[in-house]
Amino acid sequence: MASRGFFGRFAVLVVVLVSAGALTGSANAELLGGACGDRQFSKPFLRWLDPMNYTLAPDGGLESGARGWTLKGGAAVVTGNEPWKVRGANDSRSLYLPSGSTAMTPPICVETLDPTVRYFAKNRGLVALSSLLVEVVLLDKYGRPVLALPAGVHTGLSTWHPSLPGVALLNVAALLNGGKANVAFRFRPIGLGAKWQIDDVYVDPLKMG
Ligand SMILES: [Ca+2]
Repeated sequence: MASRGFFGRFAVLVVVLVSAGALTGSANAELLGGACGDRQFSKPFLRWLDPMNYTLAPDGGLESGARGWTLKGGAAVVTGNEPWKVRGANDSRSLYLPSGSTAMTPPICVETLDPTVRYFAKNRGLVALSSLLVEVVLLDKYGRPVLALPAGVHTGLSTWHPSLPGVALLNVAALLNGGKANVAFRFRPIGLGAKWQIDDVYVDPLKMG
């Protein structure tokens, strides 16, 4: 089921690329339009055998000090980037998430019932006792949270690594507004002694066929 969805999605993506005439552009970054408007897409996880196109969450690299993010409970931008620097060679910052903290991205427009989030993470704390819950938060037209749904639980390593793709399943009704919805992704350490760091938060917001 999962692999069918994956390749079905890939096929849809190829159609979108061709229709946009984007195959003649750079192999590293593509500008794609849609109900959500134009966005820059790239394949930041290609070296981990993930060929999907992602767009960076607003300040997803944390290089602007988590501009537009909502940070609570000690979440803070710190020095230190994920070592592959997939967003930019000069990047130098990431987001620290201790136990009791939460961090929510700015609004992101999506065109699919199952937007995917993927990022880099490490947990310098008690790895066996703490995990990282990722939720997708559906926002109303005023940007207020309507409901939160799980998009994955990360039980990570103490060294930097890419997360697995986190998939959230939105209700169909969420996309009735012109086939798009505004969501945010929220990161919340669960358990004791967490010292998470995350960086380069990417989203696959494209509509499936
Ligand atoms: Ca960064």
